[in-house]
Amino acid sequence: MIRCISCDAKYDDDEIIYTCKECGSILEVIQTPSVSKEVFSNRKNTMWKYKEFLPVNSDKRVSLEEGATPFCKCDKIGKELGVDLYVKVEGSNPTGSFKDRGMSVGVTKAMELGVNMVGCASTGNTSASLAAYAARAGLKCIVLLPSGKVALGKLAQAMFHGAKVLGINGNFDEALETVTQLALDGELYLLNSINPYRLEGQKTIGFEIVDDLGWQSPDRIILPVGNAGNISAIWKGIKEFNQAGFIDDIPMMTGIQAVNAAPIANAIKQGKTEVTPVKDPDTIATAIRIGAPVSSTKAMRAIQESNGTAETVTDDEILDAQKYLARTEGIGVEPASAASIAGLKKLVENGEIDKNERVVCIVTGHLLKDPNTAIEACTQPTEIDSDAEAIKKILKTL
Ligand code: AN7
Repeated sequence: MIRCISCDAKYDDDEIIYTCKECGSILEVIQTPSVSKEVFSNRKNTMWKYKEFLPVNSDKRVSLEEGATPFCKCDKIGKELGVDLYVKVEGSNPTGSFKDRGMSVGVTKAMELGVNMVGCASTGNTSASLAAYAARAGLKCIVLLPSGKVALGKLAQAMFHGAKVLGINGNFDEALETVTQLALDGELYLLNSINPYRLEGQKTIGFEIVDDLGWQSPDRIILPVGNAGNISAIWKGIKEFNQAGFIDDIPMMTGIQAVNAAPIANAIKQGKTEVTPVKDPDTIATAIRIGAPVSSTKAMRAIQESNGTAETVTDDEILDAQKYLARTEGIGVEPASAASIAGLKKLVENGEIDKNERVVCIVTGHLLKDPNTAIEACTQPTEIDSDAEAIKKILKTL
């Protein structure tokens, strides 16, 4: 069943609907699985091992075996910051971001509904993922991207998997408005995170964190926030495992935004309950260059109900954290993902995170998504003859 998060209106599973007909608010999927956690342990390790919690027919799933991503204990950074740190590496999903979890469920739902055209607006990763899953399902796919503001790897993926790619003169928020209009006009099935089935897939990040920790909740989960779907999804997953009795505690949900694209963090910092959109959002972390997050109501609830918080970070802090994670722990992530590490550092320095907290930082996309930013952040290779003696001289300087 689909339910409005504001007025509780209910809708059937086979209705194509994105916002409440009564009040215009966003929707969520509800189901009440009754299963013991022991059933998960003997299954193949993908996100579909939690299939009882996924509201589609798993026998007919459109899947690239997403999920079951690395959960790396990061003792070097953890020690430096005085926390017990784990990093959940979502760049290890099939197309290199967490979006694959959402698309697997979302495109499976599209097949159940019998649509033939899917679409989205995207800062990049959503389009890369949708293009791949649409290809696997044999669906037509159109993606609207803010022209010139999508990282190269993501653009390559969307085009190569065969989506029709449109570069929009405008930002992500404008592209989303247009593609939503196309969906409401019945032209395509919308697979942005306003589609509640997307979030059903992404809530498995929360499931896996709990499972990875031996059926315990961490003290805190920190992640980058753009359109605010993922923080909402993970919180939903955590609550479902809590309600199922699999965990007693819950983590403080902590969202990080780029300082010039921070409507949610601004609201939290100012103690407001309403989120005011940011007009011209900007950041080097193009994935989270979003001013009017569609799931802001869900995200605000996640932060408030979990006693969490939100913080802003500058582009320089993002780039420093990206390099720090890559060079200290060997984990390569795209700039938006590094916001979680930059946010952790800032919250520790501000004294908002207690010493010895068990913290999980979610890094949402792979380093190779944005090769240009990575290359620009480095000294370029030294040109030299293939001569051992000459190279020995360089080795001495290292
Ligand atoms: C790497 O692809 O919105 O808060 O259109 O690609 O759930 O939006 C991407 C978002 C974080 C923010 N990290 O997640 C898109 C898009 C990465 C991302 C986010 C995105 P949400």
